[in-house]
Amino acid sequence: MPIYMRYRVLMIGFALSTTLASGSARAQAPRIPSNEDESKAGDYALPDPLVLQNGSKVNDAETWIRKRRPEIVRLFETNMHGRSPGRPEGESFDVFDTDAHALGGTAIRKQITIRFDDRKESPKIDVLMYLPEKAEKPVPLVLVLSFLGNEKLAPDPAIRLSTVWDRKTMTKRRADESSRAKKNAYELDQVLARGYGIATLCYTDIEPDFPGGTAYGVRPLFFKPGQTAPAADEWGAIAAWGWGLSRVMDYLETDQDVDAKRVAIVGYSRLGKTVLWAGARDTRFAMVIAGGSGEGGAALSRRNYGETLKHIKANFPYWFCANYQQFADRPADLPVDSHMLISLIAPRPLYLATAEDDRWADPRGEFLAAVAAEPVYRLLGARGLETTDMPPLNRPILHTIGFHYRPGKHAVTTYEWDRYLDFIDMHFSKRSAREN
Ligand code: GTR
Repeated sequence: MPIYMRYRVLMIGFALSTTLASGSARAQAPRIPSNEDESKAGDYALPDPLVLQNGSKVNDAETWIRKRRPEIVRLFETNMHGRSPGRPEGESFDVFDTDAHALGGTAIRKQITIRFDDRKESPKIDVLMYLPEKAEKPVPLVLVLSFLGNEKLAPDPAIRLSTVWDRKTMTKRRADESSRAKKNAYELDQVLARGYGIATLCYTDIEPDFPGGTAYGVRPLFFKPGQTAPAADEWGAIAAWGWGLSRVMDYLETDQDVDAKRVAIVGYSRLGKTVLWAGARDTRFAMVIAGGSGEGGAALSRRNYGETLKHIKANFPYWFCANYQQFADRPADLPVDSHMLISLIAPRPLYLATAEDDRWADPRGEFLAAVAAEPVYRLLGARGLETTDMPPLNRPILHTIGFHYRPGKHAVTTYEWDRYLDFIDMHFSKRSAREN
């Protein structure tokens, strides 16, 4: 039995709010000890995002864009997430459902299947989208990478029932009529009410989330003849999930009702890690919203607090490329850290959500990474957090980088969605677009 299956699994998310973005279960209590004492988080020096590998300083936006940014992308590809392929030649979009009067006449519903080749057995992504009927088109869009099947967004009988890979039993589970949401998810109502579209897809359409899941996902579509596993610097599962988001963007660019220049990607937990990397690589995403992303996401790996690279190596090695594993006991040797991941998103808006009891995800480590990425935001004319003091609970900071620290556990609550939408309003609304 894989190690991660032996851990106590804690149900989260639903108690606080119905949500697509929250993980439904979370592996806990790794046997490797973890530190939750701030005084033992350790001393470390972070690589300077504004110094080129040849030692020269980056003083202007041009040098950042032309030289340093591509250098950092390569460092992440080689050492952490692995290289991903581009858009597949055989990619196709099948808009198999459109309803101009969905949700009681308030929304336009579309469902799209994205295919990567014409083989029936190949993985494909089903995207569900609702756009506010009255809003002037094209509308900005919130693209949610979800743990759940699309039928969990609304009790709309026209939603195609999903087939989701269960990561505990490592089997495919076909949803039935009883799987449908009993009421609209909070985020669906709120996003539409503020005049944005929402689209969602389940991450296991791209690749299941368990060791050996590679075989059932998109990565083998790109194997060279005779290849049976990704090379040490080729994409891990998180990169594959992020690649799937880019394929959804390929579709969005063809949809006249959607403003592809105003798409925010949203993910929580491992899917928070995913949206960070997806947004870092693919600059078509105008905004990244990552909640509880923790280790391998926004939290600094050099801090010994909560989950560390050691835990990731023991529990979820397949999330990253094989080269990453060598740093498990020596994070200081990793040529990158999470502040550099954040800097790759600059100057685009980035929001980080953290929670007091989510010590496993190291909220302070996420805050400090945002602080350390600020010089890059500033160089590009955007606003970082503009403080080096962790904000108190429930005092969100909303600049080009946004951050909140709320009481409670690792979960997506209504507090997250309300803040996300304030942040989206700030950057995507017509007025703010004119001001910028
Ligand atoms: C935990 C894992 C975290 C986080 C979380 C989740 O078990 O240690 O890195 O990603 O799962 O995705 O729910």
